[in-house]
Amino acid sequence: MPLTSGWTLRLTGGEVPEGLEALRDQGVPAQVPGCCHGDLLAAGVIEDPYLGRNELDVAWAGRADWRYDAVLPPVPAGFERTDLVFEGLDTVAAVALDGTVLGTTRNMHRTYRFDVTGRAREGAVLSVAFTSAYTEAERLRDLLGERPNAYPEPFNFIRKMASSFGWDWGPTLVTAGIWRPVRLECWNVARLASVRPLVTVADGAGRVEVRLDLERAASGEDRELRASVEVDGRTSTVTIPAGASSAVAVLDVPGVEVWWPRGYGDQPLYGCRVTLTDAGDRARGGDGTELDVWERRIGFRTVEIDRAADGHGTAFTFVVNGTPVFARGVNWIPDDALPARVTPERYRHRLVQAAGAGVNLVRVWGGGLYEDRAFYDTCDELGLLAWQDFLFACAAYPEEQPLRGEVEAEARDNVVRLMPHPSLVLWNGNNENLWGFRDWGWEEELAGDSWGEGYYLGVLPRIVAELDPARLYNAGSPWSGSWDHHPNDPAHGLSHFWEIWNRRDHSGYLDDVPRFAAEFGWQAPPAYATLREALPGEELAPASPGMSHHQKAEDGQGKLDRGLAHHFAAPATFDDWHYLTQLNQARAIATGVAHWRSHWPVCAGTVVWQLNDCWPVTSWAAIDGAGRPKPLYHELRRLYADRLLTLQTRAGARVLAVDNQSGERWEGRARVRRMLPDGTVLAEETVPFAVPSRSVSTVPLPVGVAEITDRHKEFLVADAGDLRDVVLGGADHEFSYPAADLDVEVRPGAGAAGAAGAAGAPDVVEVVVTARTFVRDLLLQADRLAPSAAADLGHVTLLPGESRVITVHGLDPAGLDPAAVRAALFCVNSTQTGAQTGAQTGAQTGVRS
Ligand code: BMA
Repeated sequence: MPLTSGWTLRLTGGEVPEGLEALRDQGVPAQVPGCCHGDLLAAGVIEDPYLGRNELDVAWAGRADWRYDAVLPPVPAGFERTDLVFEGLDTVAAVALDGTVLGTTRNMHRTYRFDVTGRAREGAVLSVAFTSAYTEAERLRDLLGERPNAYPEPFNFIRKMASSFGWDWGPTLVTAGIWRPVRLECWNVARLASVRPLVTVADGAGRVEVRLDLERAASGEDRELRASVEVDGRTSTVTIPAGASSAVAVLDVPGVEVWWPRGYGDQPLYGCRVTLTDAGDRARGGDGTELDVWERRIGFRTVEIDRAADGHGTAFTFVVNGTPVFARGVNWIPDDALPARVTPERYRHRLVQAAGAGVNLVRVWGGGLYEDRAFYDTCDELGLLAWQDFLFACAAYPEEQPLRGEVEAEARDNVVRLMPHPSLVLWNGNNENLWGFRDWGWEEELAGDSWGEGYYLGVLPRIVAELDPARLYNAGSPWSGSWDHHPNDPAHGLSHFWEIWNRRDHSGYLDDVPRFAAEFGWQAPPAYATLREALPGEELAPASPGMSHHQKAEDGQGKLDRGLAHHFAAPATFDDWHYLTQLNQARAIATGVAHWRSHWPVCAGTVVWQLNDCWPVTSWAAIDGAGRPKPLYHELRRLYADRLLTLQTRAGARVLAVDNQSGERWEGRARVRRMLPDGTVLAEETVPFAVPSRSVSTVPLPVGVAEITDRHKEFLVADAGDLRDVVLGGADHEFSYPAADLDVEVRPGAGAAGAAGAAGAPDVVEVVVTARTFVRDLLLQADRLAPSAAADLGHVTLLPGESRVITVHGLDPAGLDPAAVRAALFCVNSTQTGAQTGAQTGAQTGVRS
């Protein structure tokens, strides 16, 4: 019985801004699941912390104490046991029923169950009193001693989502609340306390070994029980003798279809039903009743990681059902800084977006959450390999009590909760802590204090081996496999590339061939419409107050600008800055991914930092905090497609990298040209290629076509089918871009109401752009036309005479101003010194509809 209604939130401790004293007695209606910030916002007590600089004004709420109260509705009668179950309490809470404390909690990541038999009755007051997470974290910090931390907040002293204390992409919103469902569970005799399916497959023969733990009520103590497991119409039953509290039921399922990551095959899922019944021994009062049922979907697949030492170092290659997989990955952060707000629909939407970009692996990063079931269910369905970090990030974590016990309990809870999912392929110990110990001065600072190594190399692998032995564990990201090598050595295991963004140009990615690039990223601001919504009334400038507030990285603005300066003349306007920084982000990731992919199978994965955002912010995300794809998102669709064609360098010479991660052989011809911006072809070659499935060919190019002799004028373009790569001989600011000369035609899209004979879908517009010159990285920022509008295309480079149709959804063609469409089109040409800008872009614009 869910307890969702009738909750009130009251302030019980801490400072409150003037005029809000009523929060102490009267309170506000509370949503459960939810959080105090959500309730304050809904009640109009606070302004939206995601807008402007409001985040600063609500800081008091994170330091306050809060209580949730609800009066219980009628409670089902006639049960031997009634439990009060919280799937998530954020974080430090005392739970009381009619004033009697049932228990206390201090871990957001655990489930709590209280026996309230006889006490839970209609009209009883259920209260959950939260103490500020700061109070508890600071108390433990005082008790256990400071520990190194990449951020100035005490998140490493409390088991709460680390990034809620602020991150280099996230606001500081230390919320509190009943953040996951709470319910009353009524039962008799016995219940399934935990169900752990170990799912294996060999030669098409599936096996489900279900390990059960039981809880018995008094009347169940001496009963014989039965547990049966049913998959695909087959059943196996095990008898559980009186008094026993665990059992194992094994079911063989012959002829199963295996589950594959997307792009490698289908994702067949099998219903798995575990039923607990009374064995029916009448002498002992049994009657064969069904007591409890557990149902999930499982999948059959094998996953290994090839971690063999070889001539290049130490591999890190996922091998699924015997097939080595190049991981086209993204890092996932909490999708909302107030995570109770993320609905199953939103999880699905975001992951569908990831899949739409060609992603096949999502890493749930350790400063966030063990996500909701909806997340992993969706990964199961979409064939997204899920890698779950244990929740430790960028800090030294004390291993003393009470934290040690919390870590262990939380790991047990979540391993059991998530292990049924076939998409889950890896448990990973932490984010960057092994690296931090070695490189960030922690070792000296700690002077022997505990810092988490015992978790990553001891507690956690032991728990995974005990509870989920069919799954892989890795101690951390980055990690080279042992202390024998530097934890972030690209030649060994997982590595993170942050030097490049922090201090260098993105060409720095070309210096290494890592075995697996688990993090690398480049910042860019969110979509224009997202900025407009988040910073109402602000005159936007790269360092205007709101822009600066929504930039959380250390010297983020400086890094963006220095990153630009390697390639582009300083932008003259905010709009140019916005366009160029987004372009530089896409180019940076393209540089890394295309290079690393071309080195498959030595490099076996790229996990871009980061897929999503948790609020509107300038960050490394491909999809911004309002859910709008940045141009990087579209670039990922190219980079993560099965087929990728790029110009790369081998031993100082240009080669054509023909990268085929599809299941079929790819044969064809590429056309490679050395050209001038006016369309003159200086040299041309047709390059035949034949690339077996899931492999890469690097085809040498004749010097005549591949070697640029004048970096101010010449460029290379390689085409095969609709795939293209374009490279200049130097930086964009050195190139003599002609003024962009473009025809732009705007017409109702297919299916739009205005289109001949079509009905419905009034919101599709087609923008046909035709280049009269070389037009570099043309982009339509459709959200400038209407906040709901989204183009189906990112940057596209056109040669003279070429056209592209850009389809825009969410835009009403009626009354659309063609000049506005032109103003929403950007290209490199018009941003660089020497180019005649603006006016020329639209000079030949013809708008026909
Ligand atoms: C890595 C990540 C995150 C961080 C990102 C960008 O350290 O693990 O902690 O947000 O870099 O700086």
